[in-house]
Order: sequence, then C-alpha cells, then structure tokens
Amino acid sequence: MSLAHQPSIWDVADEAALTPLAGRISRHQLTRGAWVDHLPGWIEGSGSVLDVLLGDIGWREDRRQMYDRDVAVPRLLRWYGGDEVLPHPVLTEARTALDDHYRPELGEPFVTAGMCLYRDGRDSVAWHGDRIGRSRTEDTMVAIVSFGSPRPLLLRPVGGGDSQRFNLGHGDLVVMGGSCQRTWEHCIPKTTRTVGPRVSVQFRPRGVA
Ligand SMILES: O=C(O)CCC(=O)C(=O)O
Repeated sequence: MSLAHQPSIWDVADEAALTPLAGRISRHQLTRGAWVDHLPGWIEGSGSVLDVLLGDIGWREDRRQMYDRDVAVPRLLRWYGGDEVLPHPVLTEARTALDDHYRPELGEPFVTAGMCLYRDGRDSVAWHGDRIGRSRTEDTMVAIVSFGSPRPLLLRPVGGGDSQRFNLGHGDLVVMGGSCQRTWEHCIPKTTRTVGPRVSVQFRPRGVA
C-alpha cells in the first residue's frame, strides 16, 4: 500500500513504546451508564507502527448491498482473531496493558483486534453502535488505538442529544465503556479537508463486534 503520510510534529520518537495508563487516562461520563476514557499520545513513536500497518497486512474491501447496487464500504478492513499474531509487537503490548488496567472492571480480557484503514477524507464510517453479539444486551468495552492523521470520532446518544468529539490519531487511545454501544452511537465522518491515512485498531472482548 503506498499512502503518503505526514509524521506528527509532537510524536518524534523513532521507536514505538507504550506510556503509562494509570493516573493519566481521563474518564468522561456520558448519559445512561455510558462513558469514554481518553488518553492522547498513549503510544509514542506511532509513525513506525503506522508504516507497518500500511504495509501488506491483508487489508480487504467490504461490499454492501444498497438498494439495487453493490457498493464498496468506504474504508479497508482487517480483523485479527485472538490466536493471530498482531502485525507490530507494540499492539500485543497494548492489549496486555489494557487487560492489566481494565480487567478488574471488565472482568474478562480483550481478545480480538479489528483494524480499519481510512485512506483519506472520503473514507468514513456512519453512525452505529457495536451491537453484534453480547454488546447488544450487555455492558462491555471497546478500546481504540489510532495511528496516522487525526480524524474526529463523534458520539451521540441514541435518539438524539448533544454529541461529543474526540480527535484521534498518532497513538491516541479511547475506550468506550459501560452501556456506550447500546445507548450511544459513534461515527467517523467524511471530510473535504486534505488528510493523510488513519488506522484505527479496536480491541474487543470475545463475542463482541
Ligand atoms: O475508526 C474508528 O476509530 C471507529 C471504528 C468503528 O467505529 C468500528 O469499526 O466499529
């Protein structure tokens, strides 16, 4: 994959490394038992991870039926089951660190890693909650680490209300928790601004998608 990307002027480390989570991640309480944790710049040297993720890791285009047309989903996808080796060791370390931090609250480990590649501002994902599997009926957590050009993740309550915005790229972490997948929706909107590629890595417990 040859997608030009601009390094962050803040994240200048050559080697990818996790920074501590405890005491640095801030919780935003939403309504109806939903919350979002946010830690900008959790992974340093994130550009070196992006270089690997933009390589040939098996990205595929999904297609959806829209009325009478078969259309490409506007982003590329790669899904890793729990027994697959992740493409960069810092991602494995990240999953372990998330487990150490959240296990008392979550009660189970993060297992799968879903990855999305937004090649430019035309790629996006529409409003949705991750409601396939247990997250349809149970509280859970979805942890997202972002690499590359920041894109806004918007959240809004199901049925309407004020929205929240987190600009995510360059090693930033958000964790959507509590009832967030059932009572709130999230999206990555398209933009006409010139933006480089962004890869989102979503860690989920088994049976949540
Ligand atoms: O790109 C992101 O950070 C969000 C991805 C997402 O919402 C999803 O794939 O369900």
